[in-house]
Amino acid sequence: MDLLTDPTISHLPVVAFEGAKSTNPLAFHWYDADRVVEGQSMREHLNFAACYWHTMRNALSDPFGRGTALMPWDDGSASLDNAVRRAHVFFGLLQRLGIGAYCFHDHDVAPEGDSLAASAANLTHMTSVLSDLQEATGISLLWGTACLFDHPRYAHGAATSPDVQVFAHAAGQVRRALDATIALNGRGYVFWGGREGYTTLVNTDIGRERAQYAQLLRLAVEHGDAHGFDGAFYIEPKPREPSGHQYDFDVESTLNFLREYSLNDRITLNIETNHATLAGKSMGHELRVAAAAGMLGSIDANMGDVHAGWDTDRFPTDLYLTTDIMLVLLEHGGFSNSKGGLNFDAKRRRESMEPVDLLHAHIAGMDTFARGLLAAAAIRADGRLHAFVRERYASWSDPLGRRIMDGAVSLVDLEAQAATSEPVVKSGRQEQLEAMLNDVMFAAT
Ligand code: XUL
Ligand code: CO
Repeated sequence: MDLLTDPTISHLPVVAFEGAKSTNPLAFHWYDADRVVEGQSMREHLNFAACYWHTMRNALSDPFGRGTALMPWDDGSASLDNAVRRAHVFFGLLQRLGIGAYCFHDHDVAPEGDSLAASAANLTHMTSVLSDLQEATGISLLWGTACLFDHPRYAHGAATSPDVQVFAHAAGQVRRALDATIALNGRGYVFWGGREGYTTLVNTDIGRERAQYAQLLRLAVEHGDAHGFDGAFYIEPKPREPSGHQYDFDVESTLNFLREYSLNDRITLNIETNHATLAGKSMGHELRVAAAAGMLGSIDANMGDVHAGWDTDRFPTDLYLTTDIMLVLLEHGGFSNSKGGLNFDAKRRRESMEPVDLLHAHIAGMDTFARGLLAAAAIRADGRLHAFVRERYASWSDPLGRRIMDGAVSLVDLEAQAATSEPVVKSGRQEQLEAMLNDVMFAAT
């Protein structure tokens, strides 16, 4: 591996797989990229990506205190030189971790200029820098996006702003971010609502705002088609924060929105664990609803804190969570469009401020997903869970079940049928199944 060597990270090691008995914290204990599980390597199953915004641009501030992150490569300026150095460090970190892809926001990789044109020129410059880095390392772009929530002009929303000039700015920014994504062979482009929602209903026309949002999405799809984009478009559901309510609230409401505006054949979902938590849903619920609709596009892999009402974006270290995610993916045969990946949209805790913590955090997430993959594969190989679920619905394969689903019987027919027999209600065996899953999971990993 030809490591990118910014002197400020040259002391950080290449992270290798050492196995479960290793006590080296800077080694993988479970993620063995070439290990084959259900006919595919771990690398292929997991398709890891790192995000630019948290990894390189998050100083780890919170509402009560300034940033703590030590970033010796970053001089704090908004210069292009600084942006280029950061990009080199980012790719150097990804190389050390063996992470094959990344995601970015336009303004995180390229400084905002004084005008749309100046910002666009900076992004063009950084696109060629990123392109060179991709070429040198083999690391690819999972998806790009535009930051439509930071600038004060987007205070009332971007596509959903009451001011049409703001919509025009957002559209211009999306155009440039999409062009950058296309130039970098991105496998996807994400829309994240952010401020596409409202803070108060007193001054808000919901019907109009949702239609405006759909129109920006339509324009992006048209632009992508006209400029050779063969990646996937995604919406990333999140119920709130920063706005009081976002129109892409959760998977079900986002599917409804896409269907209402006939965008569901062009845009699928990028589903984030912490956003599911904020919507009062489990990640397993959100993924299964999307998978059932053929809309499981990609995943922002992190986790929240059920005791906190905000987006904590922790690195995913919960084995039950990653096992469930990987179970859905194995059962669904991967992502619906085979373009998605597991993007660590995750940040270190404010207390984990040293550069080496960037390695520890990603290692933790990667090992936890590798164990989740092994555990999910073991649950499938064991077969008892699936046999139970199959048996639970078996009566629907009887002639009566088939005729109901074929629309061949009426309520009157069914009442006559019901008069001939009383159902024997059986146990759902939840506790037995949960204990059995514990046995299988922990024996496997
Ligand atoms: C915001 C969020 C974003 C999106 C990209 O909550 O998750 O990082 O993933 O804009
Ligand atoms: Co996200």
